[in-house]
Amino acid sequence: MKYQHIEDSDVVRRGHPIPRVSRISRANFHSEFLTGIGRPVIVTDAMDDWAAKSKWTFEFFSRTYPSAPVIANSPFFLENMSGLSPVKAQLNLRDYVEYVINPGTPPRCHYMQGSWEALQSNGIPLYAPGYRVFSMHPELRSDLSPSPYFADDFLVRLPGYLQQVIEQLPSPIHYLFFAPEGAVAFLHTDFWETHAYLAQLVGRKFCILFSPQDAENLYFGRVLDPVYCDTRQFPMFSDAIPYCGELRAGDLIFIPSGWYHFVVTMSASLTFSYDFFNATNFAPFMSNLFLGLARMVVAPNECRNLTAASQILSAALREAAMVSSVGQSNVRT
Ligand SMILES: O=C(O)CCC(=O)C(=O)O
Ligand SMILES: [Fe+2]
Repeated sequence: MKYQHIEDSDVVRRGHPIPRVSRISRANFHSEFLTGIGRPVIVTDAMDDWAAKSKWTFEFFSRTYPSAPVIANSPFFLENMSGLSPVKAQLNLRDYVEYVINPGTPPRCHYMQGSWEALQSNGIPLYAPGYRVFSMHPELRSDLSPSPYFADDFLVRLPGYLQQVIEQLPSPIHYLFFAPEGAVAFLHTDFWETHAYLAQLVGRKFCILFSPQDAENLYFGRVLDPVYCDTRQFPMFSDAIPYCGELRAGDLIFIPSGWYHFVVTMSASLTFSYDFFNATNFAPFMSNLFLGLARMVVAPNECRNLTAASQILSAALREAAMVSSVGQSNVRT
């Protein structure tokens, strides 16, 4: 695997370790990790009361939802990455889980783009972006509580219809990643200035993060691979300050809003992830949401999932208008 010795790479050697904490109070989390540009941290007891921590295994998903549909890509979520030929495969969850456990064997799948040979030459395995676990399997919702115990989460304070709109966004906010060894999420920031966490249920991942203050040294996202970065093309990369940490089963990494992250899967892995917002990033999140909905009116063809979101929103607003007019007529009579 290309990143087997990631801990000996230049970028990791010059990196700062990401702190590991447990039993952190909201006040301490806020002052140490959330305020200002924030600071990444690994919380080691965040999932202690989740039933998912022991229940959600490869075996469980494969046995319970064998025919759930999955689309997996190489490279993961980058359509055009120079030097790699895009591969896109459609398979069912049981076959994907089998591949995740044993990525050296060709999966039973339908290639929508590319082939097994192209995949081998990429040297990067198939990786399914964001399996929408709660919309696929609502009965699993009670297996965990996404809101982190150490931080506020405003999603749950919003009216139900807005929560539904947000859960239907093209970029899912709650998602589950099944990843084979060697899977890579290249350097990126998450959408709409959300804070994120990755909660590691099974296997190991290695994470390299950079603060938003290093955006220029990262060429505003043009550096995709901090481990194999061409410093002739990107000389300022050497000035960027990496923060590194390994996620083991039971660990949750907090990635503050706007922080760049690069994640390599070190062994067959299952990760639950949540993109969230609170007082520190509520305004950019909501303005992006409403801009997205407004854009849908102007350019409906560009906004596939937003259409579903807007239908919920307009139905909810219609209902709210009816309730308030009923309320008013009650007052008048
Ligand atoms: O591979 C991972 O766990 C990282 C995924 C990620 O950062 C994302 O989907 O935004
Ligand atoms: Fe991300």
